Amino acid sequence: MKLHYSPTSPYARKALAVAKHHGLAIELVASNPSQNPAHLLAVNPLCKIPSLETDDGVALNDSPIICEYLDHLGQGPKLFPAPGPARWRALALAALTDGILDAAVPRRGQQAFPMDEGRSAMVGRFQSAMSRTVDALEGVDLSGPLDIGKLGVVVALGYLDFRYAQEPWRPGHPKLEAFYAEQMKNPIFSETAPPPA
Ligand SMILES: N[C@@H](CCC(=O)N[C@@H](CS)C(=O)NCC(=O)O)C(=O)O
Repeated sequence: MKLHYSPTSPYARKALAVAKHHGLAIELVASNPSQNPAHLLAVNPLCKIPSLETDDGVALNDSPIICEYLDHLGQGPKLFPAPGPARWRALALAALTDGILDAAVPRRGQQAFPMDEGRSAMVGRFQSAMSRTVDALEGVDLSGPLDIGKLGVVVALGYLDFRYAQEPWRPGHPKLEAFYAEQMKNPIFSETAPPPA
């Protein structure tokens, strides 16, 4: 199995954390999508990371699918609950936390360009989506065993620390702060944290 990834990609971090949770061995291929590397384009025409090449020769693109595939392979406690209320709760939380990334990652990409009216409106929408969603997470019950939703919470908050340290998320979110501090003791998170910014 080969994972095209970057140590700064939060989507790739989710896949790395799931692989570590199950002790799965994966060959890592460092990829910078903005350079359109041929090895990434060969498996993902969208030129995004993460992309997982399975041992069966299937290319899995999009972190939710990659995480579910790795969880299906793993022998550790499952991160994707079986169909039922726990599964829908975990997937709903995972989608919300992916949504934070889907706003935070492209918002950052806008910084390289002059801030015209259209761009400023778009950045404002991204920023509001991020802060509203962090507020919503404070009200979510994060007790119980780790699942793909809670894993997403850790990765999203870690990305905010990494790229948006000037907009600290901890003030006003004591439950999230305690949850995050506790989870960061788990090597699947401490060993996949992005490098110092
Ligand atoms: N929905 C995708 C998003 C992946 C994504 O946007 N990855 C970023 C890196 S953090 C990327 O490859 N960006 C390159 C681009 O959008 O051209 C997932 O969950 O894997």
